[in-house]
Amino acid sequence: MADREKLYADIVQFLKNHDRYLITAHMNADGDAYASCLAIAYLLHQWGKSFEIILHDERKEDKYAFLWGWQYVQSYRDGMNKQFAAAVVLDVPSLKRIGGPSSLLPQREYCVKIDHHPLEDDFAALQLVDVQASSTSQLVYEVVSRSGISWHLDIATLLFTGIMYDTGRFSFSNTSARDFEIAARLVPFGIRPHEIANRIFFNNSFDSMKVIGYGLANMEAHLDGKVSIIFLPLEIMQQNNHSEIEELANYSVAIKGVEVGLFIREVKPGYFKVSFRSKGRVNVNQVAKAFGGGGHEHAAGCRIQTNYSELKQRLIEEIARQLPEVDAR
Ligand SMILES: [Mn+2]
Repeated sequence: MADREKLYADIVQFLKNHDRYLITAHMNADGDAYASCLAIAYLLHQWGKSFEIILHDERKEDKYAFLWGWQYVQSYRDGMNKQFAAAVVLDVPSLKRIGGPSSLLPQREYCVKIDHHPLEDDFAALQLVDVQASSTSQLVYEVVSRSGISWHLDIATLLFTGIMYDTGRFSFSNTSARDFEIAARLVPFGIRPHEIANRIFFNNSFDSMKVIGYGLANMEAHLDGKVSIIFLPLEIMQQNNHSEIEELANYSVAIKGVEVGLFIREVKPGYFKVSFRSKGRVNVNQVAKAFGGGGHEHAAGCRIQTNYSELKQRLIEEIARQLPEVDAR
């Protein structure tokens, strides 16, 4: 893959060529978004480059505070007016999903995109986009390992965390041999996988666990048990909308016979956020697209303004349209 090697080299060169970098990722940053941003920041820091990490989200997720460079993560504020010479955009396919920080991007030729979502907006001249990659952190590993910097526990922890997060602890359908190879190279720098897993997966607040319990207790089965729906109404979301409850998306499909799981929450009156999870036979990216969203084949999402019963009906109809194909296989 000579082309790929050239791309890695071009990205390393891009990171050396400029200064005053903006680093950003998708809104509602997750483990992979944070880790890949911080890993690029680590690289730039090693080379004495200045950078700012600006994410759309108002609130940072403290469970990632053990990661190197956490103090550099800033939240976007309306009207922010900063000039950057270059930008590295991670783990996000569209300007819309970047949110506020997209207004801070320099011209296309000064932007690099590293991502594993299906390509959407063309805002970066240099693009390392691979939908086969488990995570953006995996792609950032490929760049870092060709950068010439020496390995250290801090950077190893960042990349391991991002890969562990996006592969669901090396268990989702996106997990590949490459993830295990990379993990095997990173662990010897002193990583303790169980400690990272504890910090990012098993560190929930008591309140969040109660909300997860509410969601599970009120779960519904549809289409002969092939679709399950977990719904959190507004009054529950107002008590606790911590990202820990996002785990409900994964539980929605963790049921025998379920092909597609939906996790729906009402975030504002009449305004819903939907997460789709697939066992692998239904492409939920296509389902989410029908509602103006997107993501990956096995995990996607959308936001929609409507009423709940209509939303539920439309979602079930759209999935039913794709299910006969599954039955035929
Ligand atoms: Mn990702």
